[in-house]
Order: sequence, then structure tokens, then C-alpha cells
Amino acid sequence: MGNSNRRSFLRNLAATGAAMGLAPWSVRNMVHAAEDNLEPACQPLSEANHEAFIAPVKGMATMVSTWNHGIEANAAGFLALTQGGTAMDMIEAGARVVEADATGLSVGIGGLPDRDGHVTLDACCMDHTGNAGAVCFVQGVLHPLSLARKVMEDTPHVMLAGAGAEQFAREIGVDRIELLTDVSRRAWETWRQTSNYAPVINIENHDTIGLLALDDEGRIAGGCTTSGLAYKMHGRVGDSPIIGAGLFVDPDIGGATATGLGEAVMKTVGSFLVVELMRQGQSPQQACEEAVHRIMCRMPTQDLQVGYLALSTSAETGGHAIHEGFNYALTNHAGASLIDATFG
Ligand code: SD4
Repeated sequence: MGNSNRRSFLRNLAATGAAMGLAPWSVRNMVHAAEDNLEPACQPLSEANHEAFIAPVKGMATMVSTWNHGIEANAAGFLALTQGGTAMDMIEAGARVVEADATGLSVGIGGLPDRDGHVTLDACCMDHTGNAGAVCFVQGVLHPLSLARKVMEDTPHVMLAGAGAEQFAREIGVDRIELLTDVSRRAWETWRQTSNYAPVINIENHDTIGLLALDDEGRIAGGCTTSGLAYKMHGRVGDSPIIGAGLFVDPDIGGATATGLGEAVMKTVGSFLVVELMRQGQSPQQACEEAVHRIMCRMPTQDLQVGYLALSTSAETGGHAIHEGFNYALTNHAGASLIDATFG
């Protein structure tokens, strides 16, 4: 049975079980029993070979960032580059533009809150040496990616969470700011009237920014910043600040970032997977397809959206999503474009 037939067979089986009024655990057992009788779940799409290094190119600065707001982010990144910045400076400059845009409902100020009305932010970054920093479940901080960079550069740690991250922010002079805007508060109040307090898992409503940049010296860096899943449970942390899930950069190979339902990305350590597949010789595009395929094999009964974006140290790019609708901005010295990712 092909993978997509297998998926729809299992999805139909789960739907039939639910329609028959079976308990969720009983539907799960039925699906697992059916899976056991099918051939192995996840065959790779293509044979891997074993590269260990992708020769970096110089003079080919390239930046890719998820969704429409990637255009502004990349423009800020290239401005930082022309001012003498490194790949990591490009990432931070790009992230800050989107984090400060109160009209965006998924990143920084204006981001939709959790189900209790708190805006909690997640962010991480990795630089061209493979160093990493992250903050998660942080409130009242306008630029979580800059805070993640400070964790990376000025502490012996990789990740600070919640009140500890906020304390660190105050210690380094970052003022507290209200992140819930009138628009996001009204959206939350409307949601509260109709919700059953289950976190929303929607294939449309994702626009975390993930950014990858290669500077003219061949240095690569990445970042990811988000307010996470709208109306999530208080305390929920997604993939975006998790090194290897929402972002991974290997200075010898390239980087990858993810957008969409973080739980699916975390369970498959998606961005690390993309980069490792690139190490084994796959192009960024092939690697993104394989990582999406892995989610679809592992979670065949769930309808969810995940998109991956990748950039190699040789300035090759790729992007792929489960469903139609994921796009990303690609900027290099020749100009900027918005690209619709392949899907399926
Ligand atoms: C999360 N991956 O918190 C994030 C959400 C997202 O575009 O990507 N939105 O699960």
C-alpha cells in the first residue's frame, strides 16, 4: 500500500471508529492494530549517500524567512549585512522587525494569547559556530530573539524559561512591555465566548517567523520567534524555541526551520532531521520533503500543517509543507521574491 493510501486508510478507520461512538483509546488501539498489519510505516523517499560537508560559498549572501513577513525581515537582514553585520546580525535584525509589528498575530507584540489571555513568547537562534540560545514561555519582552541571543552569547546556558528568562531580561536592562494589544485581546474575548478551552489546531492559522541567513563570508545562522499556537494551554511551549525542532544550524552543512503545529515538529525533531538529510547528500528541497513525509507517516490520522524551510552553506534553498498555503521570502544580491512552497 502506498503512503498516501496508507494514510487515508488509517484516517478513515479512525473516523469510522469515532462515528461509531468508540472511546478515543479504543479508536487508537484499533488504528495501532491496523498499523501493525501494514508494512513498515516510514520508508525514505530516496536513497541517502554520505556527504559530511557542503562547501560554503562566499559572496552569495542569501536569506530565507517564512511567510509574507519574510520580505520585510529579509530586507532588514540585508540592511544589517551592508552595515557590516554577520549572518547572526541579519537574523536578529529581521526578527526584530516582525516582533515589533503589532499587526502580526503570531509573533511578538500583538501575538494571540494563550487560553487564559497571556501572551507567551518562544524564540531561539544559532550562529555560524553552532552556538545556540533560546527563551521560552517568556512574557512582557518585545524582542525574545534578541534575548535568546543574549542567553547564547552572555550566559553558559542554552535556554532560559518563563520567570527566569524575564528576570534575565530585567538584569540586562530590557524593559517590560504589554504584548496584548486591543486587537489580540478582542480576538481572545471572542474566542472565549465560543471555545471549549481546547487548544486550536488549525491548518491555516500559522505564521511564526523562521529565518536562515548566509552572509558573504559563507557564515550561516538562523532564528525562530513566535507567540506560538493561539489559545494554547497556559505553559505550553512549542517547537520554535527548541534547538533541533523549530530550528537547527550546522555550520558545515546549512540550516532549517519549521512553522506549523509544533507538537508534530517536536515529535520528529524536524529541523535537525532536515539538516542531517542534507548532510547525507539530499538537497534542501529533498530534505524538507523527507521531513514532511516523516510527519505524515508518523501521524497519518491527523490533519495538521507543518512547513519546513532550508538553506545550505552553498546558498541552495528549499521549502515544503504538508498542505498548500505555506510560502517564504528568498532574498539575495539579485533581489527578493516570495515563493509558494511545494506541498503534499
Ligand atoms: C508552535 N510552531 O508554537 C509554532 C506555531 C507556528 O506559525 O509555527 N506558527 O507550535
